[in-house]
Amino acid sequence: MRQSSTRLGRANLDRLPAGIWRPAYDRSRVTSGIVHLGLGAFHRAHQAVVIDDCLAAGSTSWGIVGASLRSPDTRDALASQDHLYTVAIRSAEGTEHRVIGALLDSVVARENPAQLVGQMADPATRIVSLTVTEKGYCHTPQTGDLDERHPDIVHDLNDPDTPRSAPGFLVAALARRRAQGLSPFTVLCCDNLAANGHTVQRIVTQFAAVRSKDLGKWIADVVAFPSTMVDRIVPETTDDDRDAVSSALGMRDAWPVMTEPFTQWVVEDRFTAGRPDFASAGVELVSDVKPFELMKLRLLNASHSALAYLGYLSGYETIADTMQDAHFARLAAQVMEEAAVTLTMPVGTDLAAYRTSLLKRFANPALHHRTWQIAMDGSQKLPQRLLGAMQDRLRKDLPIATHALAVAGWMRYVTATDEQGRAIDVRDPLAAEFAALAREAGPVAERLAPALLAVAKVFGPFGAEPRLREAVTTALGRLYKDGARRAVEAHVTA
Ligand code: CS2
Repeated sequence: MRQSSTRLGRANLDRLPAGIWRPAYDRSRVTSGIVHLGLGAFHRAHQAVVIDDCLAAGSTSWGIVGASLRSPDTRDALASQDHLYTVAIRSAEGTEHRVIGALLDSVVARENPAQLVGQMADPATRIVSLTVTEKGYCHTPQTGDLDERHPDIVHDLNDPDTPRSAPGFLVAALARRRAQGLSPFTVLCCDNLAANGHTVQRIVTQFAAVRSKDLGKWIADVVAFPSTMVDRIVPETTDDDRDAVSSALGMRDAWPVMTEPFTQWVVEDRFTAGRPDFASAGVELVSDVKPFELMKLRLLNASHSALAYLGYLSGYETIADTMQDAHFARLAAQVMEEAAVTLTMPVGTDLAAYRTSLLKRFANPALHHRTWQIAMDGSQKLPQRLLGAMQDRLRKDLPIATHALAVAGWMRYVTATDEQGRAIDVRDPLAAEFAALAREAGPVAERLAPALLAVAKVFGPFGAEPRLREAVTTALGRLYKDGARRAVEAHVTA
């Protein structure tokens, strides 16, 4: 495909073909009110699109300055296109392209931590939002506590003014604002953690309290950490995606983001320093997000992880491929069935419709969402996606066989060797520990399952529950004996 040498940018917006959506506001009049930590594809396809709508509706003091914690790649791609980029919304019906203007500038924290702290401490910054992934909070997912031995936390406690970690940046900037007599910003976590606002408040307060009891107390007393439920499927952008979008635009976009039509953001309405007119952009403002968060984690993310591990092991590259196999579609539905009874939803929530819509979204043939991508960081994801529902079910004496098969799929996956004996590139902060346990146990369910269940950072005391051990060992035994594909088939047709 011949690519145009013109680059997407402010000066070229008028030259975009008709049919490409573009900022419906005068971008030169927008000022920044939000600093966002974690400038990845998810933020750019989710919150930034909402902010783009808010800007168009008149909330013009809420532009975004985005920060990547480590990698310069996003900044390098976007800086030379005035931070404009395309969101490609894909479904079986086709692709819609929308150029987003909400991102005004970007910084790379590792290159200049003081600059980022300064930006966060600037009085104009009234919200600091985050998508740093589960592991970016440097906590133990099982307990929700700050991991004080995490190397970045050790670094940041020694050198608080030039931090590396998300909690380190939040505390450095909040401390600066307090010292200057400024009011704090609202901390808006947009990651898939259970009770995400609450959890981040606890981590940040614990970090601050190590620095000074007073600072910890001030943060606990005056900083707002609303919880949120964020939902939009955003696969990693590939080079083919870049080429396809650039060709639709007739100019080069170095880093567009790919997503689905569906998007949802439920936010607890507790902002101490103001907020954009979220309602104008379809955000659901509620007083308690918890039921929605649990619904999403236990229905969407749990079945996503089940499909990712078992699908990968069965040789499926993407979630859509996996869903083409009717047994796996059934598996996803069964995970949801098991989880649904653990949820208590506000009156009027149609859980059955939600489940049906999830199956349809997973099957979207236009999204190339790799099972390998979702399989990442299982140690950080399992507790809130799968283990909580299992605990709730066991409390009611209900069976947990489908969830156990998903957990066994994860166990089989983290051995780092697939069913054909090829290496699996396991990405997880605890990958080395899991691989060592797998080597020691050998391919024997009765040895590997208990060894992994004893990893307290993931399973905590729940790992010692005999019914959990039995169900997971049985499922892992089937995976070893029959392979994932046949084990899933046997499970759903039983
Ligand atoms: C996925 C999520 O990668 C993963 O673990 O399950 O990123 C999922 O696509 C989003 O939470 C959907 O909102």
